[in-house]
Amino acid sequence: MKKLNSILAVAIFSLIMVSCGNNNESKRSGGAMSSNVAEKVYVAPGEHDEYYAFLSGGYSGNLTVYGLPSGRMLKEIPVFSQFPTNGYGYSEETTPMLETSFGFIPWGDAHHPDISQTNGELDGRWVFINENNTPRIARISLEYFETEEIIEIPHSAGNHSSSFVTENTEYVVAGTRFSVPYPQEDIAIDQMKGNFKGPLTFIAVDENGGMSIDFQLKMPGFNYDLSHPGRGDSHGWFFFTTYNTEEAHTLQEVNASQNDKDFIAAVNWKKIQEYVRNGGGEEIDANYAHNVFNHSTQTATTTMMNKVLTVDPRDVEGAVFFMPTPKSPHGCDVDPSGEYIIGNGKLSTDLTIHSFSKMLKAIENKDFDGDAYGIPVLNFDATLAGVVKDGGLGPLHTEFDDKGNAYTTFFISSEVVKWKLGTWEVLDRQPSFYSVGHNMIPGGNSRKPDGKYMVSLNKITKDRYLPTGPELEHSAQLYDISGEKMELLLDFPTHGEPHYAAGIHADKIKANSKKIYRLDENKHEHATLNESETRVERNGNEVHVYMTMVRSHFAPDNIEGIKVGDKVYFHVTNLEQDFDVPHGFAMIGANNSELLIMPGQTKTTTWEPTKVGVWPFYCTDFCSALHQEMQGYIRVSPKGSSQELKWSLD
Ligand code: RUQ
Ligand code: CUA
Repeated sequence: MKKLNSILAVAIFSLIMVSCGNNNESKRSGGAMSSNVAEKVYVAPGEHDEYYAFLSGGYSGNLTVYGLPSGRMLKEIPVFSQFPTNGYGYSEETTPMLETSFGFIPWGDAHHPDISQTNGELDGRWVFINENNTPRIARISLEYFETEEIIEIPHSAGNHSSSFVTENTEYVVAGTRFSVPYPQEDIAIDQMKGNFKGPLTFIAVDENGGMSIDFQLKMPGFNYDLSHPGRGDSHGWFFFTTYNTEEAHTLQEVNASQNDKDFIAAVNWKKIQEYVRNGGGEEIDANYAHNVFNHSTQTATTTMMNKVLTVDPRDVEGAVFFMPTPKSPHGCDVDPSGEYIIGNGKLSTDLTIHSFSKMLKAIENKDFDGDAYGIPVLNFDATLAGVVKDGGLGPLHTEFDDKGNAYTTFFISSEVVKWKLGTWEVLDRQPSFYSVGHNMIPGGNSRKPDGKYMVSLNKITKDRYLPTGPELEHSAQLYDISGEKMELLLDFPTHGEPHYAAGIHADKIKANSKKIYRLDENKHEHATLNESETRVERNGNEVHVYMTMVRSHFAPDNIEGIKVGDKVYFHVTNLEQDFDVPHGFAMIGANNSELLIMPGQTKTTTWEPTKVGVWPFYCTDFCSALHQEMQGYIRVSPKGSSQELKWSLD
C-alpha cells in the first residue's frame, strides 16, 4: 500500500508538470480572444464595475478588492499584516489589532473570505476572513473597508476550515486543520493517536458584528480541512471535511492517505446551541486576544480572554455524525438549495455527493456503520445522492450558479468542470492556466448565486504575464458562465495567494460606502479639531504633539525644545472634510511607517530622536499643488539641554 501511494504521488507530480507546461494550449486560447470577448470585460474610463470581488491575500495576510468584470484592483485592505501604506499595525491606534496570546504578531496567512448573510443571501455588511497560522478570525466593515475586529481562536492550530458564516450570520465557524493536544501540553508526538483533538469553534456574531466564542466542539484528532453551512432545510447544520483520519504523525504524504474514505462531519449546531443555552458544556481555561476597533474613538483595544466553553460531541445526542467520503476530501460545498453536500476527494477523479434528506433518514433509521471515537458513522450508501464520474483529476472546490449547475475545480488536470446537480452529468470543461485551487461565483456560497461570472484562482502562473523574475503573482481568470459553455474572458494578476474569494453585486455595497470621517463625530482622545488648539506638551521625557493638517500645511510646522532621549507622540488630525483628501505624515529616522490620515481622522505615531540637529517631516500623499510645501522642522537639542519647548505656525 505504501508503495502504491508513492506511485500515485509520482503520477500526480508528473501530471502537474504536464498541466503546468501547457504552453500551446494557452496560446490557442489567447488566439481565440475576439473583440467580442474584449467588450465583455471592458469597463470604460470613469465607469464602474458591476461586482466587487474580495480576494484573500494568502501569505500577504491581507484582503484585496477587485472590480469585475474588469479585473482592476481597487484596494488592499490590511487585516493580519502590518501595512506601511497607511500605517495599519504601526500607528498607536491600530497596533492592538495584531495582539495575540503569543504577543504582537506582524503577519498572518489569510485564506477564506466570506460575506455576511441574511436569510441565506449576501447582505453586504461585513467580510470575514481566517488567519491560518496563528488562528484568528477577522471581520472587515464594508462601509469603511477596514478591519474592525479580530478574535484569536484558542486551542486551534492551522485555522483552515474557516471562516464560513451561517445563513443569518448567527455564527462564523473556525475549524482546526492540525490536531493538537487539547488543551496544549508537553506530550510525545508519537502519542498523537487518540490523544490529540480537533476543536471546531463556533463564534457568535451579534447584530453589530461583534464576535464572541460561543462554544468549541472537542472533535477527534483528525485534520479538518474545509467547511460550509447548511442552508434552506439544512440550515442549522454545518459540514466539515476531514483528512488524516489515520491520525498519522509522520510522512503524512503517504501515511495520511491509507484510508479509502475519510469523513465529512455533519454538525447540528442548533442542537448544540440549545445544549449550551441550557447550561451544557464545560468551561475550561483558554488564553486568547479579542481586538476591537472603535470608529468613534478611532482606536483599537485588546481584551485578553481566559475561558472557553467546550462541548464533547458525545454528550449531545444526535448532534454530530460522520459521513464516509472517499479519498482525502478537500472542499466541502453545499448547493443553493441546501440538499446536496459535495465532497471533493482530492486523490480521486470522482466527486461524492451526499443528500441531506437521505442523511436525516439514515440518522432516523440508525443506519450506522460503526463509530469513530463514539461518534456514529453513517452508512455510505445511505447518504449518497450521486457521483460525478470522471470529472477530472484532483478535485478541490465547487461553486454554484442560479440554474442548477455546479462548477468544480480540478488541480491536477488544471480545469474547471461544469456539471448538473441531480443528474450528475458533466456538461462542459474549460482549462485553467494553471492548476486552479478555489473558484468563485458571486453569491456562489449562498441561496442566491449570480450566475454571470466565475473567477478561477490559479496556483501557478508560468507564462501568463511578462516575467518578473523568479516570483510571479498568482493568476486569476474570469469566465462568462451565462451561456451553456463557459467562456474564458480575462487573466488578471492577484496579490499574495488568493486561496478563496467572495463576490457581491456592487449595488449591495457602494451606496453605503463611507466618504469621510466626520470631524464632529471624532471622539479620539488626542484629536485636535481646530488649528487654534494645536500645542506641544511635555511630561517628563514624553512629548505629545497635538497637530493638525489641512491643504497644505501642518500646524504647528516648527517645533523646538525636543531632546535626545525623548519619546515624541505625534497625534495628527486631518481637518479636511472632502472625499478622498488624505494627508500623510512622515518623520525622518522614525523606526516606524508613515501615517496616512483620512479626512476627519486622527492617528498617532511615535518617534525617539537619537541625533542632535534640525529634522524635517512632510506630507507623503500628493494632496494639492502645494503638496511639496507641506512640511515642517523639529529641532533636537542634546539630552539635558535647557532649551524650552516652543512651536509655531507663521
Ligand atoms: S485551500 S486550494 Cu486554503 Cu481553501 Cu483549497
Ligand atoms: Cu498633504 Cu501632501
